[in-house]
Amino acid sequence: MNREKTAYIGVGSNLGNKYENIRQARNLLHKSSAVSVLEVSDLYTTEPFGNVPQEDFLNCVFKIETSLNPEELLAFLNNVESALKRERTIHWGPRTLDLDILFYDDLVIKTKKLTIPHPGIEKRLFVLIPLNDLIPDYIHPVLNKTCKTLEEELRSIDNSAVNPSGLFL
Ligand code: PH2
Ligand code: MG
Ligand code: MG
Repeated sequence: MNREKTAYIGVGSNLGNKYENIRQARNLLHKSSAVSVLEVSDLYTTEPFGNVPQEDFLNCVFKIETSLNPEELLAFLNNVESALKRERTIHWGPRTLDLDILFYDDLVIKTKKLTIPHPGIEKRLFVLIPLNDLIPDYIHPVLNKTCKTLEEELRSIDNSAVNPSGLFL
């Protein structure tokens, strides 16, 4: 078996029972012998980012430990999304569950299927705010800035709503 690696997964839902979708995702991930969910950030109610008018999201970040390599992890996350009947109709549209690899160890890769670190991190408060519940001092391996600094920089130009939901896993 490969050595266990730490990764951070961005989690979002805006269809159906959002809290239940995220709870089930956590359970499905944790059930796999190749993945352990070590920590979950607070859960936030967030206004939709992008130009598709849609319901608010519930967003959080999972810290996991895994023996899967990045491609295997991506395939596994896609299976979990499918298990929760994610509908891939509108690009950037409503979804029961979205699982994105944000960071994988200190890895930097860019292939057709997979870019790590996730290219949207520094543009999305709904990712940075929960990430900073877990790793404010982590240095983004491409941007060479801490996650806390990335949040502060983005907050100065983006006031989109990311509010504590009062829900926890
Ligand atoms: N995901 C998107 C598009 N827009 N907006 C918020 N607030 N949260 C998301 O998770 C999200 C989004 C595509 O993955
Ligand atoms: Mg996403
Ligand atoms: Mg995705």
